Amino acid sequence: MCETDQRLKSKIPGPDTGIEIKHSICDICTPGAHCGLDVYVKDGAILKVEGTEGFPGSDGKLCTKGACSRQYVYREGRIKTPLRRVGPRGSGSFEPISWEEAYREIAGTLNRIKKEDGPEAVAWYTGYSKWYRPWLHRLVHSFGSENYGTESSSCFKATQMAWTTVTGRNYRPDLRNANTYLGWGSNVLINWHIMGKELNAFKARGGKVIIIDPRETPTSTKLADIHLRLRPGTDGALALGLCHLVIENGWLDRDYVDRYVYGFEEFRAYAARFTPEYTQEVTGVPKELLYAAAKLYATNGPAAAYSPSATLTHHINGYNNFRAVIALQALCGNIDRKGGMLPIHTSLVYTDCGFDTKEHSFVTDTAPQHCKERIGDARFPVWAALSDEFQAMDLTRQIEEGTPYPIKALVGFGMNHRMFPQPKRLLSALDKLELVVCVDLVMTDMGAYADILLPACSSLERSELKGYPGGLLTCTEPAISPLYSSKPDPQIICELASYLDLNDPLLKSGYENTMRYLISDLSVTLEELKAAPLPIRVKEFKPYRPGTYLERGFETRSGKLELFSLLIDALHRPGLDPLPTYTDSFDSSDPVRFPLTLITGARLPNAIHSRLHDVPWVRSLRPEPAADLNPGDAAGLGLQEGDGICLSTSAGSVHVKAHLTEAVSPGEVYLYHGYREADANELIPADHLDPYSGFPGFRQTRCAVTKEERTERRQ
Ligand SMILES: Nc1nc2c(c(=O)[nH]1)N[C@H]1C(S)=C(S)[C@@H](COP(=O)(O)OP(=O)(O)OC[C@H]3O[C@@H](n4cnc5c(=O)[nH]c(N)nc54)[C@H](O)[C@@H]3O)O[C@H]1N2
Ligand SMILES: Nc1nc2c(c(=O)[nH]1)N[C@H]1C(S)=C(S)[C@@H](COP(=O)(O)OP(=O)(O)OC[C@H]3O[C@@H](n4cnc5c(=O)[nH]c(N)nc54)[C@H](O)[C@@H]3O)O[C@H]1N2
Ligand code: SF4
Ligand SMILES: [Mo]
Repeated sequence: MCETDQRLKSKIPGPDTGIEIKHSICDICTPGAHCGLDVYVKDGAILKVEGTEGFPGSDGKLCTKGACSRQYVYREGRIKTPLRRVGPRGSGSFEPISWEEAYREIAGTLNRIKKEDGPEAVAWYTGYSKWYRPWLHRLVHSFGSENYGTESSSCFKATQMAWTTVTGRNYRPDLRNANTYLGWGSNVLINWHIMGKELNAFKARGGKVIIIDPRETPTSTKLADIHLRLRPGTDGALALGLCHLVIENGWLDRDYVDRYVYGFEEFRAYAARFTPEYTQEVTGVPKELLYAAAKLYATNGPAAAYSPSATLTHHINGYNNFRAVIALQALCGNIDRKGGMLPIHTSLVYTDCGFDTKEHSFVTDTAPQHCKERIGDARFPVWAALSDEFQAMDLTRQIEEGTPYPIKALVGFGMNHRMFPQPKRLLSALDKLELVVCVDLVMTDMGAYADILLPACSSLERSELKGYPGGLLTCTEPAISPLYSSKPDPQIICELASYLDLNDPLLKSGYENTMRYLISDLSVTLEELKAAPLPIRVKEFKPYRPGTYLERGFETRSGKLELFSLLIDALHRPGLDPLPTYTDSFDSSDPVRFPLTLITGARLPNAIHSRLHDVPWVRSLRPEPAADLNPGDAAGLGLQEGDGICLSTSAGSVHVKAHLTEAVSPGEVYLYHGYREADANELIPADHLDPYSGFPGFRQTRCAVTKEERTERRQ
């Protein structure tokens, strides 16, 4: 916190002011963060928010987005009551109805569809919000189906799949004990301020930083010792080139490879194609820099690496590129090693807290024994083998074509069609459904297509069980009552279970009771958690002992780190390679007509998907959607800063402003996603998907830029 902020920070308000400070959390981004909030409340209304000092990870800090929490809660467009559609789908004409009517109508239709077409005919989906997922997943199981899907169909799952293929589970960097940090497509100073803080400390104590990113970013300019500016999507070639250098120069950990790695010889032979010259040709990274990076990474260990959920995997060769990056870490003996990578054992909602809850049994206890294949399973067999969700990128197709079976209803919690490539296609497909239900905080364009809309409340209006690394657990209390007639999602889920009359007494016993169940193996009670101002350390906390998997074997078919995947080999699917082979990632459109590369989604400090585009403070930091272009390219196109441009691909076009910056390499164009008036995803071909993970090519589509006649933005 800067000095000015320190001065401005209020003293604890006296009792005569009527102001109370309530402890809550921000859940605008991923559960790994969820920063502590001090919420100043008077007469049931939020006056302001500040970060909570001493809170795990965030320790009093908030990012730009969390600092706007008050506006996020009180924003326009909050859904006030359950609504029933009265006009045509998409018209936005609704009438208010009671919760009771809404539940009865939803349950009646869903149970009828289940009887006539089977439970799989209902698709259940949740967007980026992750906190209520165990409840939703259990509800879907109790309903009798596996057709549960999430936004992780284009985030997180592909990285998890790649890690699981090689090691049997997911891994995280042990930065505190590392000597070198490999940030592969990671801009943590902007995207994850908590890790950014750790990385600053790491650098200050002499740690070496390698950043692999096509752009210059705050992270690369402030922290990198070596920055490799590769061409987008060529990460696999780069990783294989680095592996080749490590092997050729004898920098690999030979003993580790002999003992713990499976498929080394096949991998070595394949990687040998990626000579420095060839790797330079493919990636654009000078071979001297390749050499320096390989040497630093391999010889200044232990080395921790971080590659986020989105960067590498938003390419149609993303899963294999990610596996190649893991292979580099295996060759240098950094997996399951102190200061390298440590395994993740999830305690609660994707977070590794170092203790067990009953989340796994909560989710799986009611799973059906026999059901039809999930959406996307047939099209993406590696996904089918490694994921416990449906692949939502196949949802539109299955609704349109009705194969392998028709989908009749969709229930979406925090569902945003703008996350899908060619989102209008999904909206059109919804016309085929008998029932669309949306649960959201605000009326969205997706919500306008729903038959029934239900109002959810924000993290400041609810109680939430929340764990943090280091054995920490809390249960937040609502800072204010739920606004209007909104409810916490798990409460909606538990109540829906009752109206559906499911054979699930636990879910039907209500939200509070299910929270108690989740922690019933721990020595702490819900009351104790609620009473404590900060998360408390539970007695059952057991830190992981690095090297445990090296001793007892990895959870793969061979028990080793698989550079050659026995799982993929056993699938016998043409086109799916057990080795992390490299292919080009571009869509098939004409490079003469579309000469530039479009990268959509590189994060902005003031945005998170579609969620904050309507929140005034954050919006004011970049009021209009703009595409980032290199000034050299702009000059060639006759463009100046702020000019209106038409950005087009084989899938569609949008109209935005041009923002010129040297941070972007020539030939590349960056556009953030989720804007109503310029939806980046209309530019992404919906069928250009990674054959392993099913992920879209959000970050490598051929595009063209032309100057608009009029410079004002078109609607
Ligand atoms: N072009 C492009 N597209 C991308 C990406 C990209 O990089 N480029 N990134 C992808 C990635 S990594 C992700 S994670 C996805 C994110 O995609 P989405 O999950 O679709 O993201 P949001 O726009 O945040 O939409 C979430 C919705 O949830 C609602 N919501 C928020 N909190 C709650 C809650 O507590 N309960 C309920 N019921 N609703 C809530 C919000 O109001 C919003 O309407 O986008 C993906 N799409
Ligand atoms: N402020 C903010 N923070 C966020 C989010 C947000 O929307 N806003 N979203 C959250 C979510 S859901 C996610 S999944 C994470 C995503 O986290 P990240 O993936 O870290 O997010 P990005 O900024 O999209 O990508 C990181 C860097 O990758 C670079 N990059 C783009 N294409 C390539 C490529 O082909 N190869 C390589 N090596 N680098 C490439 C970009 O230039 C960028 O600087 O961020 C989370 N944090
Ligand atoms: S949006 Fe910012 S303040 Fe909120 S949880 Fe994420 S990192 Fe923390
Ligand atoms: Mo994400």
